[in-house]
Amino acid sequence: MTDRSKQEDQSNAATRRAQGEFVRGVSGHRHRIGDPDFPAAPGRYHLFVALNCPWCHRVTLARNVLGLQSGVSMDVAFPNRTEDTDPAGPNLWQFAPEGVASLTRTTLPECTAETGTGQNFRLVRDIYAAEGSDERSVPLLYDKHSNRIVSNESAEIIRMLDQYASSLGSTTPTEMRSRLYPDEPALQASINELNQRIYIDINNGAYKAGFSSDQTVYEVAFAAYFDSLSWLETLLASDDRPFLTGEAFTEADLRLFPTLYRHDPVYYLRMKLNGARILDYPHLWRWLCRVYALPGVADSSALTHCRQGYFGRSWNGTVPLGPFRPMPYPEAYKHPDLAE
Ligand SMILES: N[C@@H](CCC(=O)N[C@@H](CS)C(=O)NCC(=O)O)C(=O)O
Repeated sequence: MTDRSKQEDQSNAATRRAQGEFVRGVSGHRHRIGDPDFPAAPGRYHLFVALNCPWCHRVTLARNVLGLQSGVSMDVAFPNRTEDTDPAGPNLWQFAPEGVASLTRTTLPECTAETGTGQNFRLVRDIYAAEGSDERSVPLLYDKHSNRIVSNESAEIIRMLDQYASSLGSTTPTEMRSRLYPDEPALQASINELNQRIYIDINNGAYKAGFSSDQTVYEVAFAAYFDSLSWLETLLASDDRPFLTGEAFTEADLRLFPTLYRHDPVYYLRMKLNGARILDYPHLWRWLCRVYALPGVADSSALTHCRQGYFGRSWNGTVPLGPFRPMPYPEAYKHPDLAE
């Protein structure tokens, strides 16, 4: 049976898309580190990401909180895709460290050239095409040793990084590194349950609200998104637990974070999720600030890329500047008491 924490119902996807519903496709590359072809080793694997993409954000969070910055190398695409005038066509992820962001009027220091394949490809599409694939999405986990794509499914990439952190070259000593998906079956069951609801209603729910052109589809997604935020607010309030499953930060927290991080400054407007801000939910706000304060989290989160990337051609290329009250973002994430 399909794991609904990774992939939603694909039945009649073409018809549903034609009718205006946003239906996210299926990730086609699903090898695993630990398979005979892809043994875990430090320095062998590489990530291709765009920092505005929330699925990539999962992966950069996992890489940082697991101490894998030197064990797993990474390239960062420019937050805006190619334009209509691009010889390769529009809407493709590109490596463009020389690209100037309209928001800052500067290059973005995090953006890199493509260094993983040895080919210095300009487009993410070219990395797929080199092995005969016509996919084009990020994130991508790549094996520099065999020059093959390992996986383009973020949910599975973060599991691999967690499971093989030590042999991939984590610089965080094992006793100081908490597991994102620990071995205890009861904890795994509660992470799985949270993942499913968070994926369908919140992570992917934001896209269903913001990218569907059908009013009913939008309204259903809007209602489910805010129902699930209220449910999570109640869960955190019930016993004042610091993280979603209790005392420890786990994969469930990691998968919620990219969406809530984007909500007030980007999704409220861009995804038409203007029912409330995260700032309006005291427990969710404190949770957001608590996660933001964990080592590596602020470093793996790039709000300038998010703002720049979500307001491209479909928003005339101008990037909205707010909010500035009660605080600008991301500085507001350092102030958990704002929600009192
Ligand atoms: N299932 C994938 C979804 C990734 C995804 O949808 N990425 C978007 C960017 S946010 C993308 O690159 N889409 C392909 C495209 O727009 O060309 C995952 O979670 O890893």
